[in-house]
Amino acid sequence: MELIDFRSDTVTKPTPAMRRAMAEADVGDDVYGEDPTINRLQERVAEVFEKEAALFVPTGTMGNQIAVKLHTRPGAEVVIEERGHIFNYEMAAMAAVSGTLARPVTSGDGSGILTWDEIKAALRVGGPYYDSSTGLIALENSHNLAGGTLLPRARTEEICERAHALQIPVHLDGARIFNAAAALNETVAALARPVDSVMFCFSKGLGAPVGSMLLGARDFIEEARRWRKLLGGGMRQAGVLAAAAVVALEETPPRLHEDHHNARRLADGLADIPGVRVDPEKVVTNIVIFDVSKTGRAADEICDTLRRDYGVLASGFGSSIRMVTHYDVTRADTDTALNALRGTMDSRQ
Ligand code: TLP
Repeated sequence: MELIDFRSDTVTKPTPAMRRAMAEADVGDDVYGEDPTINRLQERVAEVFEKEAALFVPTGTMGNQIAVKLHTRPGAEVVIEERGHIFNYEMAAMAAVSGTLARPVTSGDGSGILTWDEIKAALRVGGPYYDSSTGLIALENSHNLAGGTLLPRARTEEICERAHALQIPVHLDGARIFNAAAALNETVAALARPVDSVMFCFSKGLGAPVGSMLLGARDFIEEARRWRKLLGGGMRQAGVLAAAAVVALEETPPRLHEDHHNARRLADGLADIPGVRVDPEKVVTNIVIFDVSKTGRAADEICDTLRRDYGVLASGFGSSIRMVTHYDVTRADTDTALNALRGTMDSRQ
């Protein structure tokens, strides 16, 4: 049985164009700063994002955690939405690597998108009872575990303006910022303009096999290079990876709306399945998270049946299931998945 994989957009295989570019890539030792393909990619990305400098890192986690490290000192707090990736899915690195404490904040409307007032209420600035004080505000766009929700440009601008007035830096986890830009009809530069640093991934919606980028001011990126080496991320002839990322950067953004349409199609179909709770209106990028607690079955059990009986892969998170669209799933695959979901739920009746 052929598998259709909706577990994440990290599962895409490199396209023929990516594989060709990888085979032909010009390479050098990047620890010496001598890999021409990586250098070209970093320059190109800095241009696209209108930031001073960029650093190619092996993973989004490394990019985010270097940013946390550079913006804070041990004991500082990082204000972050409670489902934020940096806080929940990065092996507690913000504590282990930087000695920081997460100050998780709940978004009042459930969207995962914080208002300035919600952030402000969580800040610790001065005062004799605080061993720690706020060292960083970490944002995420699109917000993965909130269901691919969007942080509009104006909200980022407002948060940054107010944070900067208090001398608090802002980092943006933009693992899927190209999806956000496509859905918001903005440029990635506009979405990242006010933040002090931004990380994005080639290996998510853009579809490259490996790699992420950290961007910011020149001296910040110089220091980030030192931390990348310290953490074991000095990658030598990694131009073979950057070559695939170059192709991803050029070719994928214009087609991301197809993934967003497929996600919405999936959500529309799911909304009609008894016991499933999802609001299709809120599915605006490539991530669909739906609640299955009213079906009487555990999410993991449903995912097991989907895989075993239909070859459809999805991820269970507690009482929810996440399905992510990407270039390796077509509209027809989306319909197949919907039929599989209907079949799986029906077998319970
Ligand atoms: N997300 C993965 C899992 O870790 C959950 C996924 O399948 O979605 N920021 C965001 C918003 C992410 O979604 C991810 C990966 C990362 C950072 C980390 O990137 P990597 O996996 O490259 O370290």
